[in-house]
Order: sequence, then C-alpha cells, then structure tokens
Amino acid sequence: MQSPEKPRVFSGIQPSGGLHIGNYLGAIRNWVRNQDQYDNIFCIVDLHAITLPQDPAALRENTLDLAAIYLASGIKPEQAMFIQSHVSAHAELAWVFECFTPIGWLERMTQFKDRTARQGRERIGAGVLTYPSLMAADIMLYDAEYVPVGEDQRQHIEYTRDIGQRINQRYGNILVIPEPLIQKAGAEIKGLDDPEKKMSKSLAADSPGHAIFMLDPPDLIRKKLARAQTDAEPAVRFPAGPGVRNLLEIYRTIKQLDWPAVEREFEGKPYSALKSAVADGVIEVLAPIQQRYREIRSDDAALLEQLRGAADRLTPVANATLHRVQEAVGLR
Ligand code: ATP
Ligand code: LTN
Repeated sequence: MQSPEKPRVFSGIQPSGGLHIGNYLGAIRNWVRNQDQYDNIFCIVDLHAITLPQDPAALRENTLDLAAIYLASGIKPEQAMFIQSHVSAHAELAWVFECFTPIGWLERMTQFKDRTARQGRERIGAGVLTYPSLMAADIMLYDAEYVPVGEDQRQHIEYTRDIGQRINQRYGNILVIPEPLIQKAGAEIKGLDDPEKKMSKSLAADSPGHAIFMLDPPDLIRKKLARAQTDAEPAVRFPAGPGVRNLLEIYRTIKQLDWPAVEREFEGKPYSALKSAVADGVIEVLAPIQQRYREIRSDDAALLEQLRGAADRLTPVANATLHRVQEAVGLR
C-alpha cells in the first residue's frame, strides 16, 4: 500500500446532466476549498451515469462539461482529474465486491428503493442495484482515506466501509477503509419547487423550476428564485418553513454565515428581499465560473489530453490494489 504525504481524498460526480448549485455547494466547492490539504483524485463517473439511460452524444458532452466545471470552479490543473471508464480496474474490482456483497445490503439502499418505487423493478437495470459496489471500488482502488460528498451519499460510504471490512476480515488488511467528509452547511440543498426533496439532476429534468444550474444565465437564476416556494407568512419569521429555510441555507452557505447571522439579517424582511439577496449571491459566485468554463470548453482537445494523462498515471495505482484483491481471492 502506498502512503502519500498528504491524506488521500477521492470523490466523483456523474456526468448525467447539468450540475446544479446543490452539487456545487455540497461537493465541488468543498473540494476546491480543501484541495491543498489533501492528495486529491476527482473522478467523472461515467460508468455510474449509464445505470440510467443516457443519450450517447449527450453523455460525451456532459463528460467534458463536468471536467470543465471542475477546473472552472477552481480545481487546480495539477490535481488528478480523470474519467472513470478510462481506468478499467474500476469495473474489475466492482465485480469482485458484487460477488462478496449480500443482495440484501444493496436492496436496502435508499437510492435503490427510491428508484424502484418510482419506476418499478422491471424498468430499471441491475446497475442501479450494484451501483454502490462500483462506488466502493472507485474509492478503495486508490487507498483513499476521505470522501467529500453531500449528505445523500453517506449510506453509500457506509456500504463501502462494510464491504472493505468484510474483505479485510477474510483476507487480512488489504484495503484502506475510508471516511466521509460531509460539511454542515450546504450538505443537502432542497428543490426550489419542492423543499421536501433534495435538489437533484434527475428531478430537474422533469421540472425546470426545480434547480438552479451552474451554467444558468443571471436572468434565469433570478426568475427561478422569484418562483421558489416559500410559505404562507407575509415576511421572514423564525422558525421558518422548509422553502424559506432552504433559501436561507443557500444564502448562508454561499456567504459562509451561521444561522444567528442570517436570522438577524432577514428577520421581518419580505420574501422578495430574501430572494433577491440569494440571487445576487448565487450570480456572484457562478459568473466567474461560467466565464472560465467557456474558455476551457473552447479547447476540448487539451481537456481530453489532460484527462487521458491523469488516467494513464492512475492506472498503475489502481492496478496495484486490484491485483492485491485478485491475489487474495485466488484470481491470480
Ligand atoms: P442524480 O439526481 O442524477 O442522482 P445528483 O444531483 O444527486 O444526481 P450526483 O452526481 O449524484 O448528483 O452527486 C454529485 C455530488 O453532489 C455528490 O457528492 C452529492 O452528495 C452532491 N449533491 C447532490 N445533490 C445535492 C444537494 N441537493 N445538496 C448537496 N449536495 C448534493
Ligand atoms: N454515487 C455518487 C457518485 C460517485 C462517487 C464515487 C462519489 C461515484 N463514485 C466515489 C464519491 C466517491 C453520486 O451519485 N453522487
């Protein structure tokens, strides 16, 4: 096992559609902020994206978009950033994990239960069930110690720890068991149209008012926020209802404020004032990212070369772990 000087971080996002401010505030922004403390690997998890139907051309575009957004958000180019399918060890280790995972563990995952409840077991692929095994492989292939994610991924990381410990118990300590890094602020931004639900790429596809996308122009951001659900009160009062709480959560995460400070700022203010403050804050953060994104996407060849180079450098690291597991199990 290798021991980099700084603790290793691994995280990933699916190129399954436009990124929203939940992805930014719950994940990417924290990666950027803490990148110098860690030895980072940031992945574009395209194998995870195909667990749901994807148009091939859109998947290719979304993959490059996601890489450009990582960089535009401030991930330094020297960090390892790569496309999951470029390193074949991910799929190979996932297979071993699947074989060691009781089906019951996977059937109890919230994400699996939600998807089957929504669409029925005959309509979704088996990849939705085995998805966590692939995620566990992503993380443990690189001996990552920390996984910075939003709250919705906590259960998948618990599974990762469980399968890692199961293999370690049987074969000796051959895998590093990771821990989640979940920040208190911004870990679960809710939908603007329905503050009971997590803001998500898949729900945004059916309802344009659900999410603010990172590439939305300023006037659209203002329009979406103006329509965001609030509650029946005439002005901001505490304790606030879920819609108002969500707007305040977006604001305080962007501005790095604690709850008493936002309560002082908005107590008694009309909703229009809150919404326009949130819009100003979101636009201020996204405008420079959008500008850099356009510059980066103007040279796709350079971007692809960077992604390929990182995958080539990571392949031997991933293979070392894969081979360790294959040997333990008797596959080599
Ligand atoms: P999908 O709806 O397609 O599952 P998603 O919007 O949940 O997509 P992912 O690619 O699954 O996005 O998540 C990428 C990262 O963003 C993960 O770390 C996840 O925890 C985080 N994240 C996703 N949605 C939110 C949210 N609403 N608030 C905070 N963090 C989020
Ligand atoms: N399951 C995650 C994406 C993901 C991931 C990972 C996150 C795949 N592999 C490894 C952290 C580490 C999601 O849907 N957000």
